[in-house]
Amino acid sequence: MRLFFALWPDAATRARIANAAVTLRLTGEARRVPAENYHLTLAFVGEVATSQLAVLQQIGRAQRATGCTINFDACEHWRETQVVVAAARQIPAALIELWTRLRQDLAPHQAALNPGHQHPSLRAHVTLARKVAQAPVLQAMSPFYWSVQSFSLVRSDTSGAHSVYTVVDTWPLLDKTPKPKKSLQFRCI
Ligand code: 2AM
Repeated sequence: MRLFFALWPDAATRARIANAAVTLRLTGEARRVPAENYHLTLAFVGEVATSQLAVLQQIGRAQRATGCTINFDACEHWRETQVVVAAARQIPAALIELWTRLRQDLAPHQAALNPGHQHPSLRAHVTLARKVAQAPVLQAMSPFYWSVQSFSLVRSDTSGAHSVYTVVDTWPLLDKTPKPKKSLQFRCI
């Protein structure tokens, strides 16, 4: 099976992403990503044997990054991958930490999981359209935010016209602001 770690949006976030994609004017072969497929890839793992799933779940379970809010403020055409994306110009430190730790934890297994695979650098983005060969005229995107409280391991089935994604497992991220410890209260008598 083909797997990747990703941020998976809740319904409200998915609606905000879809709203940002509304202004896209595409031509030719270009295809919009269906709203149910929106995600932010953290680490692409690739084809793995079912027996490796437990290793990946253990890596997911071991993460200790905090949640964060990502502000998506740019719509860009990336010529090399022929995609249009909603991108975040500022990447929260907590997201960098999660991304870095995931790659570090995957590295010892990567040769066995997906030989020869190289992780690209972190460009926090949600792909809105694929097969966009010609740079479209991009309108200014209305910025939207994504409040991130968890991340997922996702399975990708690429045999059909559109990829079908299935969330295999999800782990919570830590609270952004730790609750203050309860102090002991003494009453004077
Ligand atoms: P994307 O995140 O830029 O859209 C599942 O296939 C996701 O992993 C896709 O969303 C895709 O790009 C990303 N992806 C696919 N193949 C990849 C590869 N070989 N290396 C890195 N990322 C890949």
